[in-house]
Amino acid sequence: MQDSEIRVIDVKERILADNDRAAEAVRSEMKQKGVFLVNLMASPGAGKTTLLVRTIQALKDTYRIGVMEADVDSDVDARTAAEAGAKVIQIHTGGSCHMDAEMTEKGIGEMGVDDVDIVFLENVGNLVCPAEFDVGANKRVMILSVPEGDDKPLKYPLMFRVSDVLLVNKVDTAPIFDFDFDRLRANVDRLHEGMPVIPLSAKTGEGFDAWITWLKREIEASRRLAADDPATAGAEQSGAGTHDVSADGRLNAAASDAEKAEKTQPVHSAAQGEKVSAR
Ligand SMILES: Nc1nc2c(ncn2[C@@H]2O[C@H](COP(=O)(O)OP(=O)(O)O)[C@@H](O)[C@H]2O)c(=O)[nH]1
Ligand SMILES: [Mg+2]
Repeated sequence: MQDSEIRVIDVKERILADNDRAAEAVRSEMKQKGVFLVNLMASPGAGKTTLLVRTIQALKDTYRIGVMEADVDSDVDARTAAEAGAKVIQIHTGGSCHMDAEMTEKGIGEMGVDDVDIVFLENVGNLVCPAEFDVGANKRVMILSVPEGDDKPLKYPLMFRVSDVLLVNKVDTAPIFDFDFDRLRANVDRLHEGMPVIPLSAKTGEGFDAWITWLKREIEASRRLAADDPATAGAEQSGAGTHDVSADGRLNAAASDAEKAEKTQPVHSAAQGEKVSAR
């Protein structure tokens, strides 16, 4: 057989191209529905669930929150997020080390997003595969924890390139680890110049306001864009454009009483064990 007769297909390229199309479909659906989707990525143990719980507590009086917990197995994180007051669904990836757009679409469909304003996807814990797969989120949020070290941008560059913000968690442990924040900043800038880096502790709450401010600003900016877009201006967006964010990112209480009431409806809790198997 001559070389010219051998068909070579780049399977990975095709998978990623298919995924990108599916991700655009998710993004467009979320925009239509006025839902802000956050893809939360980090190593196992970096503090994704702990950060999520504190974030839910900080936002739940303002927004209705959904959480998709992706794990190879188990539903421990889903139970924790449900107890914090979010509508939750557990997704088992069936061994896969990341979520892709199709699994995300399935999770969204099973959970139902008509009664939520924000959905957090806690991705499978690792710094490699989740970086490759766009799930259709508005923002990709990466957590690096102090004990993991300041050299991680050198080892996992793609994750730092694709993320929109870097949260450096567990700053309360900084005295016991020789984590150099300047070295981290320099390593990050080589890959993604100017990416916001927010040091915080999901345990003590130190630095948390800066994260919540960043997030609220992004949510409100996305709502304003959707409101200005003729394709989505009429879409159902509870509270869209009704919250005004001041320069420091705090919400000004511009919501009507009816809207406030709508937002404080009891959330559906999937602690009863709602699950979807993504594969
Ligand atoms: N000291 C400290 N521990 C934390 C912090 N955030 C999370 N942890 C702990 O780190 C461990 C893993 O946290 P978890 O939220 O389950 O991480 P996940 O696997 O990324 O979801 C738990 O023992 C948490 O209590 C933090 O800011 N400081
Ligand atoms: Mg977790």
